[in-house]
Amino acid sequence: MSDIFCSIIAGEVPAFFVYADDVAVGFLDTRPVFKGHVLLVPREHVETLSDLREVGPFFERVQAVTAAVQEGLEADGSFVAMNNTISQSVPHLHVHIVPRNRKDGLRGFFWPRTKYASDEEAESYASRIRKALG
Ligand code: DGP
Repeated sequence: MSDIFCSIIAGEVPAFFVYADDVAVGFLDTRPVFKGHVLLVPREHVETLSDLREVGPFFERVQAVTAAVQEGLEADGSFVAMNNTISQSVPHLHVHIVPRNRKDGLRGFFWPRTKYASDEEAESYASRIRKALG
């Protein structure tokens, strides 16, 4: 399996790199939500979060790069997110690390929000997830 992020990792497609080790590679998104928006990807070709084997080491890099984005860009905070299958335009797991600032104009990010009709409905969703977790 190969994709555009595998080609970036292999050095076949140029990118503005911010991080690289044996676990993860980070580079600027070509269509940033805000300037400094980083994509952090596993070096190994992995498609979705469920496919990721070494979860801890990868998310240690997510944590470190997020801190660096905030510190290096003097951002107030960040938005860290991942599309899994739906809205995932590249079939190589990628975490978006977006610098955020107060009053930066981003409202609600990608999604409209909904409400639970009742506490019972909320509890039914919570219990289905708890059941799936065992
Ligand atoms: P998503 O919508 O979660 O699949 O985000 C994929 C992101 O990948 C999107 O924000 C644009 C970015 N992207 C797509 N192709 C390239 C590329 O060739 N280079 C870089 N640096 N980013 C890319």
